[in-house]
Amino acid sequence: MTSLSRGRAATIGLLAAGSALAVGHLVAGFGDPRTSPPVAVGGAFIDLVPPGLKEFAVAVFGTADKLALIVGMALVIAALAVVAGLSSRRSVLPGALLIGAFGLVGVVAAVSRPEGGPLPSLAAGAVGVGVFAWLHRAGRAPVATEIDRRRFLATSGLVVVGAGLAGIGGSSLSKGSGVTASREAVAGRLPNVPPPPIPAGADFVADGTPTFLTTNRDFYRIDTALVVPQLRAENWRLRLHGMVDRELDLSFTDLINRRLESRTITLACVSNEVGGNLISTAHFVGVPVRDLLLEAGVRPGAQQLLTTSTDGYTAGTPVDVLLEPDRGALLAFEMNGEPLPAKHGFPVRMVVPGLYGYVSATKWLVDAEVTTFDRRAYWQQRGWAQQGPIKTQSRIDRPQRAAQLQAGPVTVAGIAWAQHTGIDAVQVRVDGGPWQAAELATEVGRDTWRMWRARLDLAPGEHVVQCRAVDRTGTPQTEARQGVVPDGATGLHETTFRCT
Ligand SMILES: Nc1nc2c(c(=O)[nH]1)N[C@H]1C(S)=C(S)[C@@H](COP(=O)(O)O)O[C@H]1N2
Ligand SMILES: [Mo]
Repeated sequence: MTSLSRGRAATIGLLAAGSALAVGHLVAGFGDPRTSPPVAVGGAFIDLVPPGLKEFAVAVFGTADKLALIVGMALVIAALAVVAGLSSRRSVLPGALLIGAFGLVGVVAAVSRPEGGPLPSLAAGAVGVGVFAWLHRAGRAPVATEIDRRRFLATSGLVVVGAGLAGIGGSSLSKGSGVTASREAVAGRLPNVPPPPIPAGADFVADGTPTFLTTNRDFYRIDTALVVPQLRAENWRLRLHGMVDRELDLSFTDLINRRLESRTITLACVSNEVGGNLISTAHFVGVPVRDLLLEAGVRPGAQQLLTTSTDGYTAGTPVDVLLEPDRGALLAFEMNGEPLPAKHGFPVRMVVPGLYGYVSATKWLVDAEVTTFDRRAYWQQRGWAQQGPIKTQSRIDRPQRAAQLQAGPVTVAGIAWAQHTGIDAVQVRVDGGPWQAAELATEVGRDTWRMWRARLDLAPGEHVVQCRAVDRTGTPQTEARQGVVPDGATGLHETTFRCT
């Protein structure tokens, strides 16, 4: 018996793994794209990440980190595939077993996820083992001749082409899920609910603040979904049930034909570090959650509305907050004049002014259950606080850290927020000196951020500027530093720069 060269062995492992993934992707494409093996494994991984570690939590919450997870998984898969190949230089068995085991990991991950669907992983495992055995045979001729070399190349070539076709087929099937068409159809029949006007002077863009409204494209995105869930409005239904007198069961048409409200709301993420950018503002149109709760009749003893996304994510929102007459919580279907973008929860999500997204802003909403706090939602199961009111905060947008400026008059500008309470003042402090009042931009509402700027006269040298928001009750934001876990970061934002 000859043994395979290292290069060949590694190639066989990689090709078998690649074919397995491609076929898994293809099979998933016929059903739910989220059952594609690496997506299922990645999803299960996100669910399993241990709570507590702040960095880890941010990684799970964060968007750029999704790419990191995908790249990381690709590297791990490639490394394991090479190991499978190298362990099989003599006998086909060890590598084939290893590849089969990956398939099994996919199956286990898939059944642990709400979308289920072990089939793609089963198919991937079977194809991976088959291709591995086939290439192994082709690669292991008794004597290494030119003919044998060609046969191995030809077999490998076939595998590459087959896997490529399967992969492309899978991708095009997954794209055809109809959400784009559904959004376009919805756009044509959304009732016209004009947004509240944004007064002039609501931002200080020329001085470095963000625009008052964030475009849908720039709106921050945070969720645990590795692949954006694909829900069509035509198929959408929402059941409002649990501790209620009358269950409601609504279609998308039922929803948009109810009494609607348009509101401008600044959404913020509990994982926003001091000075971070996980905060954005948009117009939302939707049905007041309060109307639905009143119609259903909330029973005594009810504590939270547990909302569930199509991908199994859950959030628990206090019922008494949702029932406040002027809270303005919405089941929203429109964002900045368009149907919700797929990434922001199409067709329907919840938004609640004044609460962090993790306790209120469920996207791809499919179920709403009135219940008690004993039922713990996704992030509560992972150590985050039950209640998530947004904390009063402020941020300096300009000058940026380490900027080099001319000494003399310098404009500092930024944002402040205390959703559902409102901002009454922002103060700035230079080099630990006294607090001085900043100029506030025109107020749009208490549920949105408020821009500010201050003109300072600075001598040459290094300077530290800090800012502090004061809310409508007259309470300044706390200076106590706290990380994002378990209920949102606090502390003063500061920027250090140099004047010459
Ligand atoms: N289905 C689903 N909805 C979700 C989440 C999620 O992971 N899955 N994350 C929540 C969190 S933590 C935040 S901050 C907001 C962010 O909404 P956005 O991505 O539209 O900005 O969505 C909330 N809704
Ligand atoms: Mo969040």
